[in-house]
Amino acid sequence: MPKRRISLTQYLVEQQREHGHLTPPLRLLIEVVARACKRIAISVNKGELGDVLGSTDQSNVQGEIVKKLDLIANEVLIEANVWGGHLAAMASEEMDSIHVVPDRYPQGEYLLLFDPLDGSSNIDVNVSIGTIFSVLRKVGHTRGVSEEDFLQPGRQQAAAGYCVYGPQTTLVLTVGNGVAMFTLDREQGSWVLTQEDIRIPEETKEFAINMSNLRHWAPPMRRYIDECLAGKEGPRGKDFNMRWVASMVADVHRILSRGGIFMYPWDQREPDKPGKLRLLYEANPMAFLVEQAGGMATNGQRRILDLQPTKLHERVSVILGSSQEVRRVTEYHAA
Ligand code: P6P
Repeated sequence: MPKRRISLTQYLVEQQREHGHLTPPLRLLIEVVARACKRIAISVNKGELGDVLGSTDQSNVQGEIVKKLDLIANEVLIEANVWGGHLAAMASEEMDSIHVVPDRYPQGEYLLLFDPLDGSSNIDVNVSIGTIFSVLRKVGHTRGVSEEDFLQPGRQQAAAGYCVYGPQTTLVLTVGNGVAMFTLDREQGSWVLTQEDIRIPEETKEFAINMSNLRHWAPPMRRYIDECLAGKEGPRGKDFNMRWVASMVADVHRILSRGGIFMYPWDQREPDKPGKLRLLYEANPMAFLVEQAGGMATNGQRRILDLQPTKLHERVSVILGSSQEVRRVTEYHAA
């Protein structure tokens, strides 16, 4: 059947009609975030022609040097969302603490979390990067909002998505009823539905991991990768391919598009850290999308969406993608 080319707005109105949990404020939130991503894409696409490349003289709560585009993307998302009355507060990889909607604006029931520009090490070399976002409902009806309101398991998310700034500018979204993909039509300046009901194949021959960390991994991860590398002659009886973009958004987008398994596991370099990636605004939204597309997402032991966060910027091991492979890696960790 020919693909229907409808706008993001029409898709959201249809979702609202079919699934009551997509409330008008949540629909507004998603449209505002999608518009902010269009604005970020304009800055990203300027490259050398705009004063957007390179680093600032700041480092963030993660201890990473902040790139100029990190700050631009963060400010665009804050400014776009602060006035609408749909949010109580926002949290960002680039901000130590939450950003509460100021009293001059009405406060809403939703909480927005984001990594404004994921994959920053790729910005200056023109490799795909992206924006990741997650939406929670503010539980409890006490006035005011605090960091504790954000510490909800990922299964509580009302919506999640990302925008990948690559050869195409593509928005991928779930509101809990499957995964849809929208491509930016630059002539109209609008998001056009290009795929819906995305499904991740259960099997794959493609893994994504930073192989330079191999000597630091725990034995179950070493076992899994060694078996993949052994190929047809090894215990898996098939050859594998490897991809690593070092932008989670790009790697996850490939997996949603054709299958695969993405891993950023614990390693012994910083044994107190469970992993590199952040639970609330990287792992949780990606895990929601992957599960909605029929895949799996664990931290090696448990379903990522069931993890109870204790800190806003806490990190987690991430193994996600084609269910057969994620199940195998998780079983190796349980052995
Ligand atoms: P490494 C980007 O900085 C990021 O947070 C993810 O997008 C990406 O998957 C990972 O880190 C890359 O890490 O250690 O390979 O540079």
